[in-house]
Amino acid sequence: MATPQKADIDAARLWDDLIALGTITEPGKPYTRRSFTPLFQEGRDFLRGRLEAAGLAVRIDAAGNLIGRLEGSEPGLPAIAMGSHSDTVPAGGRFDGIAGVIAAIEVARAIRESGTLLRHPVEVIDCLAEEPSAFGLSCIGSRGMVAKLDDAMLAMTDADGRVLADALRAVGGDPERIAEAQRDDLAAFLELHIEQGPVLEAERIPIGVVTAIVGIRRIEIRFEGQAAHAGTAPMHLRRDAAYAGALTLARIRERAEALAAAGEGYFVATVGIMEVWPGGSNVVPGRCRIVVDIRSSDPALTDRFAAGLDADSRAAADMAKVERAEFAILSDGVPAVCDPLLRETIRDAADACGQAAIDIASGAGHDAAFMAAVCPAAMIFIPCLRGMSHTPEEYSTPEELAAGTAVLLETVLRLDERLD
Ligand code: HGY
Ligand code: MN
Ligand code: MN
Repeated sequence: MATPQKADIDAARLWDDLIALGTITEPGKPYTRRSFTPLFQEGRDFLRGRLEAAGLAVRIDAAGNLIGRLEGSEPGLPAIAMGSHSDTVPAGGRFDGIAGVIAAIEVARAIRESGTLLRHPVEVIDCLAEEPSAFGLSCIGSRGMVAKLDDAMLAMTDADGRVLADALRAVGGDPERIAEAQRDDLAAFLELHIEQGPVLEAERIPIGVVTAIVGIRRIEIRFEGQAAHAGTAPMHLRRDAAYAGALTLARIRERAEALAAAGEGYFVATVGIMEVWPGGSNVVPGRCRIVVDIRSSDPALTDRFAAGLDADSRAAADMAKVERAEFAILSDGVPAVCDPLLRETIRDAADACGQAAIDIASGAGHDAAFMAAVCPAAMIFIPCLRGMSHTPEEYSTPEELAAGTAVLLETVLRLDERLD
């Protein structure tokens, strides 16, 4: 066996892979590769090819995660896993999630090419559907790995009536054997990700060591009034569902600003989906649907806000003379604390790579927040242009991606020595 060389990443190959994956997008709406679509599958095929070319054993688990694995020298040791997600939001970026999957592949390649045989197995995981999917659920694959993908979720449907369980089968998952996706054999889960915020760029710091990840609760509210003619329906007789939605949205903003300013913990709330039917300029809307995205470092703040949202949306329905037809929790993830030993190892690795690093909290949700339920989990942030994300302008430089990937590699090598 050749003498092992020091494992080192190939920055050009890393960047080429990231750009290549970015070309797999809905034409005219870059960058869009929504989970469970043919484009997503094309992206998966690309990733599978890269994993197999790197000599990893590749499988799809029952929860639809794409997993590549390199065995270690000590059979039976738990695996050191790295990964993120390859699906995007509509008209999103080329880095959110994708950078973490591509970086993990490059780290596995570098280890294998160096001839280094680690003690622990190493896994690369592309977690299925981290972004809120057409079914309304996010982090589907990582929920499956931590036994939080239940029958009610598998029965969720999309706008066309497709059931999540069937969509899972279509990507190679197996809802009947979903329990087999649960992981109890991981020593660590590491996720490299763009910061999706402005701090690292503003501070000119290349590495963020994530301290904690917010919990996210998403609530769907439907109002039902009466569609009517915009010209002949007198104002005092209208039952305008969009009016109820607008009144609710205004209260959401007022109360979220107050909670965020109170300094009791990180808090934000957003309405990114507001639909009105039938959607004619000369029709008083008969129906309105909003989805509220609530995030906090403290579940008690989320609970307090949700109770207020319940009361406010009822009052808005009364004011608009409509019915509040639904108030449903679509998903509810708890905040996660990143593992102290992994964070210390990331800092040591950054130092060894000559990269400055700072602690930073994550206002974005991530698969690592779920993986923390079954193993020590931590994240490495890299800077992104003006903190932009979930938009085509999302960008990190080849140097920023390479620096983060080198730190990820060094962290894996050090954890292999430090962990049992
Ligand atoms: O929404 C989020 O925080 C993540 O980017 N999916
Ligand atoms: Mn995202
Ligand atoms: Mn992401």
